[in-house]
Amino acid sequence: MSLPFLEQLGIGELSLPICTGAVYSGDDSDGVQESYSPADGALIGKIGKAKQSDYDHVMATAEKAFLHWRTVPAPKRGEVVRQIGDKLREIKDPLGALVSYEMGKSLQEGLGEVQEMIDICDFAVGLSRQLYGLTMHSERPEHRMYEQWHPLGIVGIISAFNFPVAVWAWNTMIATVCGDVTVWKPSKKAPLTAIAIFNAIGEVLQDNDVPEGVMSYIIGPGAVVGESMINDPRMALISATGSTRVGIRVAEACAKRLGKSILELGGNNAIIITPDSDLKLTIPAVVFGAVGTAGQRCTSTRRLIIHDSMYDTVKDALLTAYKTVKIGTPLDEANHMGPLVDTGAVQDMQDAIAAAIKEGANVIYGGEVLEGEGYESGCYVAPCIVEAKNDMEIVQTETFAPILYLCKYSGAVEDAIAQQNGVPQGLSSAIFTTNVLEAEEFLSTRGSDCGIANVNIGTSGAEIGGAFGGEKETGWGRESGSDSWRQYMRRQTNTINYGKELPLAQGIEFDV
Ligand code: UN1
Repeated sequence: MSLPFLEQLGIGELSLPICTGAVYSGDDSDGVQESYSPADGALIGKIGKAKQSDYDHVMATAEKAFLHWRTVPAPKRGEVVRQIGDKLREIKDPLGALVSYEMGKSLQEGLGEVQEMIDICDFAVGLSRQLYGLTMHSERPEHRMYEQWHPLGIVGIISAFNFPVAVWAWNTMIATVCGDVTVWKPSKKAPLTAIAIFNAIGEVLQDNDVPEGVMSYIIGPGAVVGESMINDPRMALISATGSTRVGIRVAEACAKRLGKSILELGGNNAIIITPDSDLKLTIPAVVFGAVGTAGQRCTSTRRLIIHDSMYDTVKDALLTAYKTVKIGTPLDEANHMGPLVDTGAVQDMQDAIAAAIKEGANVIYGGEVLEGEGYESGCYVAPCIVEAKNDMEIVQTETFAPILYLCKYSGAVEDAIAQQNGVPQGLSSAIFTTNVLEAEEFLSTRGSDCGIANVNIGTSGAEIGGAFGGEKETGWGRESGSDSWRQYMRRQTNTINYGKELPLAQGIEFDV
């Protein structure tokens, strides 16, 4: 297959493991990391592996850059982000294609992911003039109190393969307008997308005299790069996306040095289908949520909690809908679902299905590894529907694959909410109902315990304007929109005395 997008993005056979903005360095003397496409199994490119000395260089450059970047007015920082957004618009098609080809999501979703980057750039540009603090009324006469937000420092970004570029942009664009500098460790399963971005934005950084080190990536073994990042006291904030297992490791390392972290970890997202749900909306939302990105979004729909009066109707409608899901190369726009990211993910899916059967669950659709023409990479699977119970161990576990568990509830919506909340994870959730009382109950303090709770839309595909993140084993902190920016800055409370006396707070007298 000829791949013009690689050339358009400047991706050659061998890329360098670090870039500090517009300057690339490092080499392949410690070996290379290879990137294969799950679409066709082809080797796309190689990257030299970063060494400890490369990490030290990136951090020294970042530290120096921060001293300058923090003094640049926020709207000027926003202007750089605006130009990066324009550059991303220019490369949307090839970058979307590379995302699809390197990690396997459908081209539609690859393009959508780049759009998410563009959107967060726009958001960050506006934000650069809105980093507001509050003013307070002092209890003391002739005193003024206010708070201001200062840049935090170096932000380390550890991203996952499933959103290889958007999650970097959520963090980096916000951090950049906040006056921070960022060091990115991209997923080892999708490193070329990171290189493609830097190839495109280097010019913007240079044209605007942005110092080297304001944005960097570093590609190397987790034991060198990842471990150095999470243990480094110079990292003011680590924003990590990945499994709960990895998140706990990050949390421990950051906590040990009292460093801040944002953790976006596993989800086990459910849709509640009540007797009052409109199936015209519900069924497509479920199918997109469950098979989109081949079930590899943190927000993928993994469980349905269906009222028993609706169960057979929903099941039949899903079986019909699943038959229309086109599976094949993600680069063909006609396909809804591409491959899983690698054969390890295929094995995990097979293991999960076997575990479900062992627990007494009933596979009613798909699940098999696809073979034959177009499926030679061994990464294509048929999406799977399983009749199960919410308290089965496998249903309580996040499997990063297109497996959808159907569970039933019989009483009022409270019973469904109890099942929805009855898992260790807490990222995204949804209810389909036209009954306003059920909808409000689901959103109430007694309702969903997740960071995201939707009515009549699915669990995945959140917009960038909201804060993104979850509760319980999903981790903590929020990325992207709303006031998530505050985590990327340090808050300072200032009290100013413009009088001639020195009154103490709380009415304390202290005459010396
Ligand atoms: C993720 O899976 O890590 O809400 C992020 C969504 C996307 C982001 C998912 N906007 O599905």
